[in-house]
Amino acid sequence: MQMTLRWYGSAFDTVTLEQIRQIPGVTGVISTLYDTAPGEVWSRERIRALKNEIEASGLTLAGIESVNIHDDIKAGGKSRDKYIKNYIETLANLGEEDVHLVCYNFMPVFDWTRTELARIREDGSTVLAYTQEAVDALEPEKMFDSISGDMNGTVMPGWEPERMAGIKELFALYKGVDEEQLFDNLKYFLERIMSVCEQYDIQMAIHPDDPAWSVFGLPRIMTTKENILRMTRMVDNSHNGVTFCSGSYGTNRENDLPDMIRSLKGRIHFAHVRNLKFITSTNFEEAAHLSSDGSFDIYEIMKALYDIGFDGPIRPDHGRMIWGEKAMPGYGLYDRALGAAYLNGLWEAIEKGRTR
Ligand code: CS2
Ligand code: MN
Repeated sequence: MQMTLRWYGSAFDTVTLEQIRQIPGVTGVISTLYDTAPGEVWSRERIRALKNEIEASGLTLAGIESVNIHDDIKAGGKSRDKYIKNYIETLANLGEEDVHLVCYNFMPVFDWTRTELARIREDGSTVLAYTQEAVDALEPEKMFDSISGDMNGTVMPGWEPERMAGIKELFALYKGVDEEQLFDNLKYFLERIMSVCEQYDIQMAIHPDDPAWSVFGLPRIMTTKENILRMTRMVDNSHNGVTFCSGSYGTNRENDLPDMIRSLKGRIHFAHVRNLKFITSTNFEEAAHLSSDGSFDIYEIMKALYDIGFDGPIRPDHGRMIWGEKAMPGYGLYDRALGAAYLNGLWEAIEKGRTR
């Protein structure tokens, strides 16, 4: 595996490449062209500039998170073929620039959903948190307003103000789209992009829905072992793979994370590892990566990844906000650096335990 950190680009991130370069064992970043809208074609020039900047700091561009999918593709709208054509062009441009991993998600309207961005924990750190009752009490259109005050002046992925301004229309677009239809739309999309993925050896890695159940009545499909296996089989090509995100699949307490990882051998192209602390079965807050700080056994998760021979990029996912840092919620430097060091330590111990 290659240990990486997510980096939003110098115009958007509070963390610098120089800082990331000093985290022991982190050799690459996962980045994006954060100012492109879903559906836009990414030019080779911009991809190359991003790559050059990262490589100049001594790191590699290990993959893209995300090339976002236009809502017309997810909802099966009138213009989906046009947007799929653009997506294919973006993939070809990435391939030409020697980028071979693309993370994306297929969540209608919202990316991940949290009801608090700065819940204060006992030790004074702050974390993102989710309370089902708070979601149930909220009009979806108010979701953005309710959390935007805690974004520390950053733009959060999937919560771009321009998209949120058109939220009523977005909801209307998904009228009549149920889980089956969403699966069909995903299949339609994947079938059309597989040949360009094969041509350039690009691994597509779908990110799970977060939380892993329907919110605001919108359908969600990347939620359980059964559904991921269905998605890998419906387009049975190794380039059609997944991002295994423990914090997202783990929101559903019925998901057995190490078992899911083992069932996806050969199809996990990217891994996000983070921990959650459950208050009730549907209310949770994020925790430090260390197993004992939350509800997951991170050692077992790393061991399952090791056992299936996982060799793609991995990254700590959301971290706590600690030591007075002001950054995009979940994406500060300090706690993610601690997370990377911890995950590297687990990996080293697992590896040495096996080979001695
Ligand atoms: C993140 C997501 O919340 C998370 O787990 O990894 O924001 C993720 O980047 C997107 O859903 C991928 O498209
Ligand atoms: Mn994730």
